[in-house]
Parts: sequence; C-alpha cells; structure tokens
Amino acid sequence: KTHCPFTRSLMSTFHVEYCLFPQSNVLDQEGFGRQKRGYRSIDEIYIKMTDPLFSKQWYLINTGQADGTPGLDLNVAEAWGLGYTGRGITIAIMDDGIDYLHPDLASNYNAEASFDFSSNDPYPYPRYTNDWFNSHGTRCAGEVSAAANNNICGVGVAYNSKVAGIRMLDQPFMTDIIEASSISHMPQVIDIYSASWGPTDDGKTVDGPRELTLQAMADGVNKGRGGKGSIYVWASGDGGSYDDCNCDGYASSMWTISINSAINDGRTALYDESCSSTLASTFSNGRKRNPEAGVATTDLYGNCTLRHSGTSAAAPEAAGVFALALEANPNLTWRDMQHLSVLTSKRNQLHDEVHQWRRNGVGLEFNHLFGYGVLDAGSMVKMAKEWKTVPERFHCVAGSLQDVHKIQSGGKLILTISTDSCHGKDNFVRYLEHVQAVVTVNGSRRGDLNINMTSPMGTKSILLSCRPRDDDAKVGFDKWPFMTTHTWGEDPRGTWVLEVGFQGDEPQRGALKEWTLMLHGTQSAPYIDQIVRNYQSKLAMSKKEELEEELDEAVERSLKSLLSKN
Ligand SMILES: *[C@@H]1O[C@H](CO)[C@@H](O)[C@H](O)[C@H]1NC(C)=O
Ligand SMILES: *[C@@H]1O[C@H](CO)[C@@H](O)[C@H](O)[C@H]1NC(C)=O
Ligand SMILES: *[C@@H]1O[C@H](CO)[C@@H](O)[C@H](O)[C@H]1NC(C)=O
Ligand SMILES: *[C@@H]1O[C@H](CO)[C@@H](O)[C@H](O)[C@H]1NC(C)=O
Ligand SMILES: [Ca+2]
Ligand SMILES: [Ca+2]
Ligand SMILES: [Ca+2]
Repeated sequence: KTHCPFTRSLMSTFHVEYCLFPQSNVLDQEGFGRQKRGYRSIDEIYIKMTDPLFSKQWYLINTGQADGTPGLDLNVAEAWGLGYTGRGITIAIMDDGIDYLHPDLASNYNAEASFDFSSNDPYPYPRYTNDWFNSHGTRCAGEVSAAANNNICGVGVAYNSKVAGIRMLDQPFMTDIIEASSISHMPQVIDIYSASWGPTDDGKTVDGPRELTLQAMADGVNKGRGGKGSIYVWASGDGGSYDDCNCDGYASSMWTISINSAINDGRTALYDESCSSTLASTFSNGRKRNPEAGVATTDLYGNCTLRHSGTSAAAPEAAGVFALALEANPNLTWRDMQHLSVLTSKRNQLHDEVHQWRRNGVGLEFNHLFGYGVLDAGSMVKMAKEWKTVPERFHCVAGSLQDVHKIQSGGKLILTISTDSCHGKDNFVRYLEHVQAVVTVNGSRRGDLNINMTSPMGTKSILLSCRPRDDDAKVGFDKWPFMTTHTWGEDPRGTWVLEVGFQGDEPQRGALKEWTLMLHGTQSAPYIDQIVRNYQSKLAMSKKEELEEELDEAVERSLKSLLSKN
C-alpha cells in the first residue's frame, strides 16, 4: 500500500477571488417557489446584539450584506428565538490551538475538555509565528462559541456552548496516534468534534484514517456520549474541481458528517470539492473581492477578523448548528443527526453551475457538491425537539465481484449486482442510510478514471470524478470505500449498476479487480414511508412542473403530520 507523505493540510488557504460570470443572476434562475422559504424580510428579525461584527456575520443572518442574497443563511435567528443557544453542549476544535485568553472566547472555554497533543500538555495555546499561521483554530472556535452581547467581535452560532481546544496539527508530521488520541479525547464530555483538515488537497492524493484513528472513530460513534455517539464534523476539502472528496477517507467516512460551502450569493466557492459523500453545506468566502464576504470571527491575541475562509470555515458552522439541535434534544444519536441534516437542509438559493439538483428515489433533493443543501438551524431544532431515535442499523453485503475486468479506452466497463438486501435474514436493510462501494481498480492514469453507480430506484451517484493532476499509474485504488449519501431512504433491493470509464482520448489500460457493495440502514423508518406515499401520489398527477414546485412542501407537510402523531 503506497501513501503520499503523511501530511494534513488546512482547508483555508486564502484563495484568489475572481468572478467567473456576472453576479446576482442567481435570482433570475431560480423559481420564486423556492425562494420564499429562505426569504425573510429584515423587519421580521428582532435580534439585537451589541457585538460590533454581528452585522457582518451574513452567514448567521443574511440581509444582503456584501452583495449577498437575503435569506441565504443558517437560519439561526429562528433557533435562537426558540431559546436554543448551545447551552450545556461542548464542541471540540481539533486544530492548531485556540487563543483561550481571547475575551470573546474565555467565558465559553472548556479547559477540562481541552488538551495539547502537539506538545503533550493541557494547554492548547497556539504557537506564535510572525505571520499568525496558527490562527486557524481560534477562528474556527469563534464561529461556534464566541460570546454574545459583550461588545467584542461577533457572535457564535451556538453562543452559549462551551468550546474545547484540541491542539494536534502543529508538529512536523502527523501520526496515527495523535489523530486517534484527538478524536477519542474525553468522549463523555465532548459532544461534537470539528475538523477542518485532511489529506493534502493536491488533487492526486488518495488517503484516509489509519488503523488507530479508524478504531477511535468507530469507538466514538458506538460509545461516545453515553452510547449515543460522538458527532464528527468534517470539512469536505479545498482542492476545488481538481480534487474529489471521495478520495479523502476522513470526509468520505460514514462516521463523519462532511460539510461543503456556499458563498454569500449561493454559488459554489472555487475551492469546493464535490463528491457523493458530502451530506450538507454551510457558508464561507470565495469569488468575491469584497473582504466583508468572508467569515467574521475571532482571531489571535484578542483580535477579530472578517476573512476566515475555505471549507475550514464551513465545518465549525455546522458544529454550531448541531450544538443547537443537541440542546433541543440531547437524546439524538450520531445517526439521528445525519437524518435530521438530510431532512431539514434546504436547497434555498444554492446554485451549482456544474451539477443539477436531482431527487432520489424517495423524493429527497440533493446536489453532487452541496449534498442535501444548506443547514437550517430553525428547522433542525424544531424537528429535533420532536424526534424519535431512528431504528437499529443493519449492514448487508449485497454482493462482491472479485474477477478481473479490463477497462478499455473509449468504452466503459458496466457491471451489475442484483441483491435482495439480505431479505429474510436478521441483517435485512430496507431503508438505506450510507452505501459503500469498495473498489480495487488500476489504470494507466488514475486521474482519468471515473466511476458512477446507479441504485435500483434509479439514482446515479458519481463515486469518482476525474482528477487532472493525478498521474498515478501503479497503485490505483486498493479496496477503497467510495461512499454515497444520495440514495438515503431508498429501498436497495434490485439491480445496482457500476460504470467505470476513462476520460479523454488518450489510449488507456486498466482493470477492475473488486467491487463489493455494502448497504447500511434500517429495517423500518416510518417517516420515509410517509414521504414515499406522498411522492408517489404526487407522481400520479400529470403536471410535472406542478409536482416539482409542490414536492418540497409535500415532504415537509408529511413530516409534520407524522411527527405530530408520534
Ligand atoms: C491585534 O490586537 C492587538 C491588541 O489589541 C493590536 O495591538 C493589534 O494591532 C491587532 N492586530 C491586528 C493585525 O489587527
Ligand atoms: C430523552 O430520553 C428520555 C429517556 O428515554 C426521555 O424521558 C426524554 O423525554 C427524552 N427527551 C427528549 C427531548 O426527547
Ligand atoms: C492492473 O492490474 C492488472 C491485473 O492485476 C495488471 O495485469 C495490469 O498490469 C495493471 N495495470 C496497471 C496499469 O497497473
Ligand atoms: C459518470 O457520470 C458523469 C456525469 O453524469 C458523466 O460525465 C460520465 O461520463 C459518467 N462516467 C461513466 C463511466 O459512466
Ligand atoms: Ca501547550
Ligand atoms: Ca462577542
Ligand atoms: Ca481533498
């Protein structure tokens, strides 16, 4: 097994910002029916804060600051209005340290849950450098837990939550032990772990957690938080269109919630990577020159900044939203949090010029880059409050092809697995959560390989896109678990299709040696039944346009009526 050098890169290099096409054409392209949900008039928002940067935090309440799109935000105002501010919840920032003396962080700092694995002491204070290189963790911490109404900097998404610092990025090399120790630090005290780092985003690395870290993650979701499971939030990566986050084993893990970013007018950021394992999105900077289009938060040595950036800035926002949901319902398991993200994230006014928004077999709307859309704190806490823990999870190996199949240039290899999803056995999976395709494949140029998988209900997941910088001709993918969240809620029984091909006209050779299909999910999930029934009755109606417009509301209505019965 060959790996690139064991380094972890921060996901917030400050990217060159420029416009690919004229701004604010987003509104013209989206139907009004989709806008109204995200849109609130400024008069409706009665949140008063004394913090000087609060009005610059468009990701909290977007009134159109920095040429943004009003209503395109995390909808925290609604969650705060219902009384949820993260009280009693601890979020750990696994990063380069936290300036815990910062006046906007000190009162929310959880010293007991903090540790410094880079220098093995209890004080995760950032190491000084002239260029403030180690400001990353402090900036992430402020997004989650900066105090409110204290006249300092801005306000955290969960401004009454506690934040712990786990310093673990600031040593010459990463080790499996440091990662594993960080991820498993005080799992009964820390509720949510936020990670804004991963394998190098050079577009040619295929890497993921090693043995100890994998074990630590598995232990975390099984035993953390009294058995309800640690919540791991992961930045999906900053490799842009040259990289694919399914080649990053941290982001693509089933045990992490991987978060991408939208900019303040709903477009993708140029550093965004796309992949089928991303669950949802929050907000960050990009494309715009306006410095106020960045993420306002705390900075080193008591300072504030308007310029936090990258998917680094997106992951902590999600950690903050999850803290609000956990306060609303501390019983939520790590899987409940993923279900809630799938069900309440919104397309809002997100716009991806490359990949269409599509609906999966049970009518859930998703996008290859944004996942199920942008997190909506208001919807999430309301649903969390009434939520019943999802049924037990089962795992079914649907099939495994182990013969060598050649991949021809110009053509493509098409394989199928027909499955009853372990029907009749104890581990029958009827309602999907995650699906993994464990693939061993090589090629004369790994970066030109692309792989799609289509479910029996007709949902195509792009498991691997081309990576133009990846020249590997030896290693390929060795039992690599590509993951998709796009078939969430579907019935997996039937025929799955895998398509493998090479991009471009260059002559290529390659061989697929294994495809193992792993299904994960439940035997019963009442809310999915409800959605499907609604979807099918709507499908019966002849007018397709009408269907598209009403579908979102139908899903929401059926959820509401279901929840009110519980
Ligand atoms: C950071 O804060 C210190 C102390 O308030 C101040 O002297 C310094 O100018 C600030 N630095 C930046 C880059 O804003
Ligand atoms: C959490 O679970 C406990 C014990 O099952 C139950 O009494 C309580 O009502 C639950 N809380 C919420 C908010 O669902
Ligand atoms: C891929 O694997 C096959 C079967 O093991 C082998 O014959 C072939 O040489 C490999 N191709 C490349 C490009 O490494
Ligand atoms: C996979 O899907 C993408 C997007 O629809 C398409 O461009 C590509 O050609 C497909 N690749 C294969 C091997 O089917
Ligand atoms: Ca220290
Ligand atoms: Ca403040
Ligand atoms: Ca990456």
